[in-house]
Amino acid sequence: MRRARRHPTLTLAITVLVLMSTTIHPVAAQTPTPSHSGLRSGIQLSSNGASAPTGTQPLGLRRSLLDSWQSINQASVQGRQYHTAVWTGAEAIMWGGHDSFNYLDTGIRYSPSTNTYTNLPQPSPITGSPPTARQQHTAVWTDTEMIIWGGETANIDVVNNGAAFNPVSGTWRPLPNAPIGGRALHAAVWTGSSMIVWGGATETSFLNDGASYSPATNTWTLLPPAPLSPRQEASAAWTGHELVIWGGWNGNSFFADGARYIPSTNSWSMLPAPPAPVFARSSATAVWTGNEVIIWGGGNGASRFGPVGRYNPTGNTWSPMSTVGQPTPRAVHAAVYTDQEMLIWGGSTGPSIGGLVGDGARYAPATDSWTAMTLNGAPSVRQLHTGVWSGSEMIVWGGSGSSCTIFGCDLIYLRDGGRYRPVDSLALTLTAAPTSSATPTVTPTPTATSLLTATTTPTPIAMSSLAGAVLLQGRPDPPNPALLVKLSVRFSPSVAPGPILTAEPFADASGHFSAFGIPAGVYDIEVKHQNSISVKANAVSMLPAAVTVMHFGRLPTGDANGDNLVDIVDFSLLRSVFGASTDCATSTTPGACADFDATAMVDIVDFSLLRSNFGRVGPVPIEGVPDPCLSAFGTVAPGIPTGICG
Ligand SMILES: [Ca+2]
Ligand SMILES: [Ca+2]
Repeated sequence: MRRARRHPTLTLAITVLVLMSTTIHPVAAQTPTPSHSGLRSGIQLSSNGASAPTGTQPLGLRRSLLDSWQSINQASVQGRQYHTAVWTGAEAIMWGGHDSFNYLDTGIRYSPSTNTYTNLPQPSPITGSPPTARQQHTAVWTDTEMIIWGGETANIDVVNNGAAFNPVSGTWRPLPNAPIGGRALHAAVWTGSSMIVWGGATETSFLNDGASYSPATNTWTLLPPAPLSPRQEASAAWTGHELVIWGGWNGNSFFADGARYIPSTNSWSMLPAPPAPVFARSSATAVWTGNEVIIWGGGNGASRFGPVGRYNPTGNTWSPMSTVGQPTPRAVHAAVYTDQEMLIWGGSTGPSIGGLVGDGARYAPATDSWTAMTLNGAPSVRQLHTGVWSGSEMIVWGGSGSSCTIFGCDLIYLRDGGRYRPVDSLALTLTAAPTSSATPTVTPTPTATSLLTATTTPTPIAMSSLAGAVLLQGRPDPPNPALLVKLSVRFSPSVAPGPILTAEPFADASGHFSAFGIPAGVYDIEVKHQNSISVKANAVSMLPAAVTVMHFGRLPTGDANGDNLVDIVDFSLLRSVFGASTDCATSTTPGACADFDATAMVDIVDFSLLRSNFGRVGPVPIEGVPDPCLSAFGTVAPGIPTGICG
C-alpha cells in the first residue's frame, strides 16, 4: 500500500475511502492548466485587458444576481474523481480517474452547444502492463490534441507513458515513454509547443525532475535540475514564457517556496517569498491572468488557506490579495480564469465529508475584490472535480460528493456537473468602448444558453448588455423557484437595418436574467416565456460597453402551445389534461404546459389564467412593473450612482 502520495489534507475523507476500497487515494487538485489562452474560445463579453475601473460601480449591488448556473445531466460513464479535463474550443473532454473501486480508462466529450455527451473511443492505445486505466495523471490541450500522461494505474503503480487524443479524427495515438520515471500528482503545463511535466511522487518517493514533450517531433527532452526539493501537488502555471511552480508536500513537510523554469534559456530560478503571512501548503490552484499568476487555496494536514498571492513574472514580484469576500479557504477545488476574473468553486474546507462545499466566488484582479457566485442552480457539493473555461462559461464536472443517511455520510462519485456563466457588469460598464474588437460577437456554435444567434456574419462592433427581469402571471412574486424558467429574448433593430438577435437566458428565482454580447444599437426587445404571450419594449438604446437595465413586467400566461396567442387550441390542450398532474419541463404529453402556475397540476386556476388572456396575441406592451429596484428603464453607464437597487 502506497504511503508517499497519501494526501495530507483530507484525513477523514481518506478514511472513508479506505472503508470503500483496499487502496489509499491521495487527493490532488485537477489539472493545473485551465488558464491557457489556447483553451479560450466562444462568446466573450468584451475585449481583453479591461482598463482599471474608476469611479462608482453601476449595478454593483446587482452583480451577483446576474450570474447563473445551468445543470449538466449525468453522463453514461462512471462517476469519478482524480480525472482530468481540457477544453478544446468546442467541447470539454473528461478522461480517466477513479471511483474508489475502479481505475477508469473511459472518457466523455461534453458539448455545451448541444448539452450532450459523446463517449471517447476505448481502449486508448496505452496498452500492456501497466494498463491504460489511471488516476492522478495530467492532461493538456495542444490546440489539436489532448495529451494524457503519467498517473497511477490499476496495478497501484505509477507510469511514465501516455497518449494523445484527437477529437477531430476521434482517434488516440500513443506517446513515446518519457525519459523520466513514472509518477502521479505531478505538474503539467502546455507551453504552446511542448508539454512540460515536473515533480510528483511514486509509491515510495517524491520527485523533482521533469521533462518536456514536443508533439511536432514526437520526442522528449529532459529538464535541467530544479532548485526545488522533491514534492507532489505543487501548484503550477504557464505564463507564456515560463513555468511557475509553488508549494507542495513531500510526506513530511509542506512547502512555501517556488521556482520558475524558462525554456528559452533552459534555466531555473527561485521565486521570492510571497506576501506575509506565508502558509506552507499543497494543492493550491494557480491561474495565469496575462500579467500575473494568481495562487489561491490549498492546505496542510490541519488547515485550509486562502491567498498565496499574485506573482508578476515581469517584475519578479508578488502582490497581496484581498481576503474580503473570498470563499471559505479550501483545497481540491476548481479554479479557472475568465479573462476578467478567477473563479473558485467547490472543494473541501475541512478534513471531514461535511467540509465539502458547493459554493464559490470570483476574484477580479483589476479591483482586488471578490464577488460571491450564485448558489442558484449550482451543482451539488464536491471535491476533486474538474473545471474548464469555455470562453463564456466554467464547466464543472465529476468529483466526489457526499451522500448522508442516519448512519452517516459516504463519499459518492459524481458524473454530472454544471455550467457557470458570470456576467461581469463591472467590466462591461467600465471597459472603454472597443473600436476594433478582435472578439467576434457570435461564434459558429453558440452554447445552449449562449445569448446570441445571428442571421448574418457580424462585424466587430462595440458590445452592449441587457440586465432584465420578469414576473410571470399566476406565479408568486420573487424570490420563488417558479420563476426559474427559460426565456426567449429577441432583439430587433428599431432604426437601422441589421440582424435580429435571439437569446435564451434562464431567469433566476428573482426573475432576473441577462443577455450580453449585443452589438450596440437601438432595438425593439421582445421577451417571451414558453407559456406566455410576449411583451415588447420599443426603441431601447443599447449603448456600447454598458448595461441596460429593464423590467419587462408580468408576462401574461395561457399560451399552452407556445404560438404566442391564447385561443381555443390552448383551451383544448388544457381540457385534455384537466385534473391531471403534469410537468411542462419533463412531460411530452400535449397540454403538459397548460400548468401555467407551475403547481404540477392542471386545474381551475390554470383555466382562469387562460381565460383572463383569451384572445390575446403577443407581443403586447409591458404590463405592471412591481419591482421598484428594477423599474429604472434605460441605460446605465459609468457615473450613474449606485443605490438604484439598494
Ligand atoms: Ca397558443
Ligand atoms: Ca396549475
